[in-house]
Amino acid sequence: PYSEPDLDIDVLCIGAGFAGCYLLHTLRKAGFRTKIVEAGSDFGGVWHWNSYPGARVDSQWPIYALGIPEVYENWTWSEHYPGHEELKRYFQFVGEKLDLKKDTEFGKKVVSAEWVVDGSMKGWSVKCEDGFLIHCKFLIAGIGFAAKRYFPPWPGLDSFRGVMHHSSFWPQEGVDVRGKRVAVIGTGATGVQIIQEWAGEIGETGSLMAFQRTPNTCCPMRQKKISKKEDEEMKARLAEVFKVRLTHEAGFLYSSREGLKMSDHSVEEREEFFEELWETGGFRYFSNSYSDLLIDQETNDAAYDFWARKTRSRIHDPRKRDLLAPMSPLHVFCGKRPSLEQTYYEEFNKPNVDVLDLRTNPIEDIVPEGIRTADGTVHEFDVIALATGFDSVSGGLKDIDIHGSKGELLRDKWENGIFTNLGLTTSSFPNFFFLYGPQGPTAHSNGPSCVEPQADWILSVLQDMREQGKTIIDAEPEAELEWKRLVLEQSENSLRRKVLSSYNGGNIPGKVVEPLSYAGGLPDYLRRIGEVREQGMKGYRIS
Ligand code: NA7
Repeated sequence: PYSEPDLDIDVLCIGAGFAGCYLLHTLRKAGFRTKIVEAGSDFGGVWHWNSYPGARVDSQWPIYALGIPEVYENWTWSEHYPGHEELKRYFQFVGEKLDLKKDTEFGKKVVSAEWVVDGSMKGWSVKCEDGFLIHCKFLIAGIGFAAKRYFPPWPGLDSFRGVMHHSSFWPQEGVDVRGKRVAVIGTGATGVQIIQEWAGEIGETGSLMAFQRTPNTCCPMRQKKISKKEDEEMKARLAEVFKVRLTHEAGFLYSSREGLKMSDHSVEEREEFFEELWETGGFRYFSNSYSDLLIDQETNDAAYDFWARKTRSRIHDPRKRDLLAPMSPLHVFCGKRPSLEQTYYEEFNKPNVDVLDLRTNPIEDIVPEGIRTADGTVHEFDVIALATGFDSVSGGLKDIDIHGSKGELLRDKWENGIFTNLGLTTSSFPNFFFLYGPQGPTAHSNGPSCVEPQADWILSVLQDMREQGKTIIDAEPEAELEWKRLVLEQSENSLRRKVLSSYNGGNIPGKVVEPLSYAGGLPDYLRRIGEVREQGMKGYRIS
């Protein structure tokens, strides 16, 4: 009953981002017949698609990269926070250096996967949109946490006469906005980058309106070029640096200050402490700060207060100032992910760059001329950027028709909440793994820092199984109840619980609100998955 596949292999990886590239390289070296299928036309994953104006990574050099010597010894980054063009070039380099192309099928979007045990076939039957069929023993999803874009259900989305794109599907050739009337809806990490870029690109004759529901709490990026000398010094230390990143809670080269609470400091010391972090830039202001920043409301409020003072002083117009950086926080500081910016707040000092408050005047619908708000006004535009985010972490996996051993669809299994073992597998979906996915360190960690040890873990499991002549691995349902309990417990004390956000599915209407990622920190997570292997794969049935 099963048609002849186009490919019959050991391991199929979905996605050619950091996860897919690393997996293909390591699994192939270990002798597994491995292939990648990728919807896009090149390597890069989210960076293949991220072509929106100003797209830039905000994990700082050098750790947002693969820890594979052939790659890092031969690649030179130009700045601390590289832009999307450089990231695209990096991934092309990775593809060439590791000779990945010969085992990658581009332009293949996976739409379904079915676990089949039938005669000689025991594995996954995976189908792509164009009918391409793959049979594999093991299936690994490396689709990232932003595989499913989110469009708010505004009527008339298709009726706009001008140019409109979601940020994650921006045309690679770009959109010329010089002298145009442009709108950006959403002020998350993406919206901030587009606004910052477009405020310059439109010139003096264009105009920009930011449609803001919740103000971001952006921190200074402090972008820097990397000199030849810096690069050489770093290259000499990189092997060590890539190990060190695994010892920090978010996979960076620093953590929050263990044992240091705000109450340990006098008011003057606190001010100095905040100032130093602020000046250093990047995520440090909140990720290298007091250990109780996300636990103690008073500490959290103080961090917001410092942020608001710094930021408000940069915005001249009192109305814009109150909208972009209100005196009192609208939610817990860091409850939503703060973005990094370079000139974001100054851009609003231009007379042709403005912000509209969607809290008091929400979007009613999209009309041919532009955007109609609740007060009846039609705001006319030539170009609209939808920076409205993603059905993060779990949305992409639920979008594929994945049928497990009981015939059940993954999206149905997870309808009332996510169940995984170790944030890597889910019961009744044998020989199926996912990286940087639900209930792993995902949204709380630097991508490559999370993906590589997860992939190493999978590799060891597959090698052990091969040695022992075993072919099927499935998580035990009891183990995933236990993992879920732990995931909930790790988030229990966090002030983040108070905020509806992409950390907990609260950004998508109707999505179950629950912690989507493991909040216990990367080292703790790695220790736990390591222990499972040491204890003979406790929580798994292997046959
Ligand atoms: P985010 O961070 O989820 O931001 C989405 C933005 O869109 C955010 O400002 C939302 O406002 C806004 N939004 C979403 N729905 C609506 C509706 N219905 N009306 C008005 N505004 C809306 O996505 P990004 O793409 O910026 O960033 C994604 C990740 O990429 C980020 O976490 C980084 O890891 C990199 P809200 O805050 O919900 O009020």
